[in-house]
Amino acid sequence: MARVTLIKPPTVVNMGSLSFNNSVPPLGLAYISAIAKAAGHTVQVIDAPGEDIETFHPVRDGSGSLFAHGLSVPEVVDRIDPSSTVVGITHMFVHEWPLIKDLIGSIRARHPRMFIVVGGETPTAFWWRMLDESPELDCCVLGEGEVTFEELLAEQRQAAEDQREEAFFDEDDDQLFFQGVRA
Ligand code: B12
Repeated sequence: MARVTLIKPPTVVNMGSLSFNNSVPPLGLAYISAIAKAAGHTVQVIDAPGEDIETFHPVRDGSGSLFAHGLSVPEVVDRIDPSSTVVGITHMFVHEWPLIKDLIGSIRARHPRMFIVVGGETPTAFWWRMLDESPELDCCVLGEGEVTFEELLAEQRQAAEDQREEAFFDEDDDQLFFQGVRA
């Protein structure tokens, strides 16, 4: 069975906005966690806002009212179980991409062999640009992720048993193939 770490990154909030909403529980990630556990995998969840709910960090290049709610990126990386082979990150809002790109880079720097996958609303629309801008990102799951993620973990387990290096995607001249949206 695979060992999986699932991450809800810090929520980027604009506290000066009239439509300001604070973090809410990451429902999509909870579904993904449930199917991974039901399939027998070992799951660690790091909920950055939930695990440090009183803390707001100013965003690196923010305009003044942008804050990242919860654990900082280094604190999230510190909590990742080093025995995990797969890291799944949920990514709902497109304005969080700069922070999530930093998170992916920091995870890759600490854990060069972990397979990093991002799912959620943003990769569903924006996967091509994310893969282009973040060479450390291995895979985007598009649309509802339950079935795809379970298949991906099964493939990871099989690859480990076969002692294969590449588990999840077809690779040709370093170009990833888009494999379509699950209906
Ligand atoms: C509920 C909701 C909210 C809630 C809560 C959001 C939250 N943090 O959970 C509230 C009211 C807070 C909210 C606020 C905002 N929202 Co809103 N919201 C939604 C809504 C209606 C549903 C999201 C949801 O809970 N879906 C149900 C869960 C179960 O699905 P899911 O998270 O997508 O997860 C599934 C897949 O995505 C995938 N998946 C997800 N994570 C992962 C991870 C892995 C590893 C894998 C494999 C798969 C995977 O599998 C999951 C299960 O199938 C969507 C529209 C929609 N119909 O989806 C808009 C939507 C997400 N919101 C949107 C926007 C723009 C906003 C605001 C910026 C509005 C504003 N101007 O203030 C704010 C931002 C809040 C902030 N951070 O400051 C846009 C985001 C566009 C984008 N990508 O940037 C959406 C898409 C609506 C739209 N079409 O415009 N929102």
